[in-house]
Amino acid sequence: STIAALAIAALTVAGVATLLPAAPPAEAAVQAAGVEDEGAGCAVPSLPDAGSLPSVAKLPDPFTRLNGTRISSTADWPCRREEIKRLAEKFVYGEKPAKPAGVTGTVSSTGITVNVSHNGKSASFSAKVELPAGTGPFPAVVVLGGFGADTAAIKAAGAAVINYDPYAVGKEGTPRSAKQGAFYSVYGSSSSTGLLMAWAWGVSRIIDVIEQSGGGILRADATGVTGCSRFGKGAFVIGAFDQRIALTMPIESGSAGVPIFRGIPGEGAQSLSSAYGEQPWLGDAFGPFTGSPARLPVDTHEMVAMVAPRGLFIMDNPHIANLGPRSASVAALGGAEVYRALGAGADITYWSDVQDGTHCANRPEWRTPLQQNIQKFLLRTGTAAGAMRISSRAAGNLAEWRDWTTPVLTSTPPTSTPPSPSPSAPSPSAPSPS
Ligand code: MCU
Repeated sequence: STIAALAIAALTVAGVATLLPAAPPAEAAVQAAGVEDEGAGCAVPSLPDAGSLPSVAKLPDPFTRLNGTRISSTADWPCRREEIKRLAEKFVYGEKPAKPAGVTGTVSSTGITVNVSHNGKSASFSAKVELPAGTGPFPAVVVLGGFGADTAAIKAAGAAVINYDPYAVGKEGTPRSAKQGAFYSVYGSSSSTGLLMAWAWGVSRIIDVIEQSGGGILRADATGVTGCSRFGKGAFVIGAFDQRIALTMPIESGSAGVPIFRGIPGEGAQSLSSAYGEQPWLGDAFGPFTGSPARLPVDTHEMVAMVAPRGLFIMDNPHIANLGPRSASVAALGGAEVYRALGAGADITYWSDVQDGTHCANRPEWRTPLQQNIQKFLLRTGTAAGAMRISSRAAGNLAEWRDWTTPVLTSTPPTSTPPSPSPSAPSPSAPSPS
């Protein structure tokens, strides 16, 4: 009978559920995934065309899929994340190619070399390494550009510093039609991918080389990234687009970095057209949106969410309106809702409560949280909870920017959850056997 069939189906579902691995332990939330893109195998529906996007004043709902349904389980997140990734590539940064066929290189106590070949093209770049005191293998923080990051505090906490020159991979000062650097040597000088994503690709290849090195000097599973200003924009994108990065720490990133593109009116942030035109940081496809960011189907709170549940420590400066610190706080608060839904609310910190107004200054306020984040996400010896330390000088209000709520996500896949007992009435959504 139908009832017997349903009962057997329910038993089967329940039986399967018991065979599935238990929910991961809480500390698993602080582990980086072992792959660059864990959602690479997800089936993503076709993305909207740039010309058909509606104008939506508020921030897109990070929990609603392209097909209009909302996610209900933490297990739904990797594939929803993949949708966000594809939207961000198509409309904001340009595509990040997957690991090329040929990646070789070396890791020593003083430097890393990277050689890449793909479709008959090749390129090389290198980075200097500074080890901390003690015995390795060490975790490492990739430092972009060499200013603004407290490298002494990083090493004192027990992590190596990898001094990465982003310009070797994506040069500034070129027109969009003739981009230069290792990325563009391989993928073509007219690639529509912007510099931030080229820089991200370069750091991913450094991690490939660390993985292939066998981990005797640097640990491939404990990489962080940081940088200030334009290199804060870079650090943000690098961490969002490689899930092997365990700790992402953008500093004073400004427009094209953490601040929501929709932007708080009147804040005085660098305009999108200025940032887009100053350097080819963003992808060429962003051009049509500089005057109409409300048409973007994705915003930076979702790049914050792409980092979840990995460590994220956003540092910002409330004294310089040009950096858009209020708009950055809204991005952090919006993305933090995804952290919270994933049970990782303590793994994100946004900190703009600082005294010195100098851009990219070495700030005493950040030393302790910087070291706590390194201990928690790279050394994995610490457990300090993250926090929202938003300066009252530059505090945005997420409530004004969203019309969505944060779901309570179950922690097992919906397909393996047995129907909940319903003593009074049969479930209205019970599937009918076909
Ligand atoms: C905040 O980052 C940038 C800013 O977007 C640019 O307009 C300005 O020229 O440079 C800043 C920066 O990188 O400062 C070091």
